[in-house]
Amino acid sequence: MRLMLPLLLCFTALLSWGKVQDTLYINTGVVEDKKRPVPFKLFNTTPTFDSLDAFVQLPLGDTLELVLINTDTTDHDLVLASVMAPIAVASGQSTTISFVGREKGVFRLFSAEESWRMLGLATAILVAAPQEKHFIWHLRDAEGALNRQVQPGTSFDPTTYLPDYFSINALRFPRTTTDSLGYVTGQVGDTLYINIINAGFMDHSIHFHGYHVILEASNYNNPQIGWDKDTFPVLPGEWIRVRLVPHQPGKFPVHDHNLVAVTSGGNYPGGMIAILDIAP
Ligand SMILES: [Cu+2]
Repeated sequence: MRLMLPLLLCFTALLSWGKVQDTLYINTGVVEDKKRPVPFKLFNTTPTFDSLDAFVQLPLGDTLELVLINTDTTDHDLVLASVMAPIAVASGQSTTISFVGREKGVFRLFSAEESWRMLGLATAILVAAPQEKHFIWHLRDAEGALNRQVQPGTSFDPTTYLPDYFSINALRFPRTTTDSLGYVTGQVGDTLYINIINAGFMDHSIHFHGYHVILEASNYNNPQIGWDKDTFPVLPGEWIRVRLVPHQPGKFPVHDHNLVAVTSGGNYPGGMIAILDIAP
């Protein structure tokens, strides 16, 4: 009996500990650019299309039960990066998956079909220790005219690609400043983690103003891990976690060094610009 009670307590703790439930909707919709509609397929938190990415945040060690609901008129096959077999979500149906946050990092969830990745269908599961302060920059590039033509089975042609639409978490600057996961806030001396994910089709060379960051981790075999940098490339499909410990207060921009990516509708500044807002 002396042994039984602690054992029983342990068992009950295990049963109730660390379950996270979340729901993502696969929605289709349009965003206006240069007075023309640009179609996208995005993961949102409600069945209404919204040009703001929804991500899943999972405390390290917890188990996620994720309901995926497809409001689109086509079936979707999804890949949860190198973790499990393709996930099928039929049109108008839902699928529930289970995922254990065994290690810290970003696990990309995206369409198995190139055509739907061209329309942006990707998100990510962020696994982190609860006390850590994490941000996400989910980068996309797109060509508006091409998005209007994408059909099931369309494949990406790098030789004719002329992207003119650039976003972070599906928002374009200055709207990137309205999103709490993308707008980086903190204080001098804080440890801040920024997870940069390239869901696009071109390299994005990210330039930090005001600070250097340590490149901590990547899902690719990135030779710059461990380096202290203010500019570095993020390749298509890559996730890089950087650590920022601000040494000075201020408001600084971070942007793609490829200057076409810092426009919205052809106007500068726009597109792929994030802000670091550091208090003294
Ligand atoms: Cu710069």
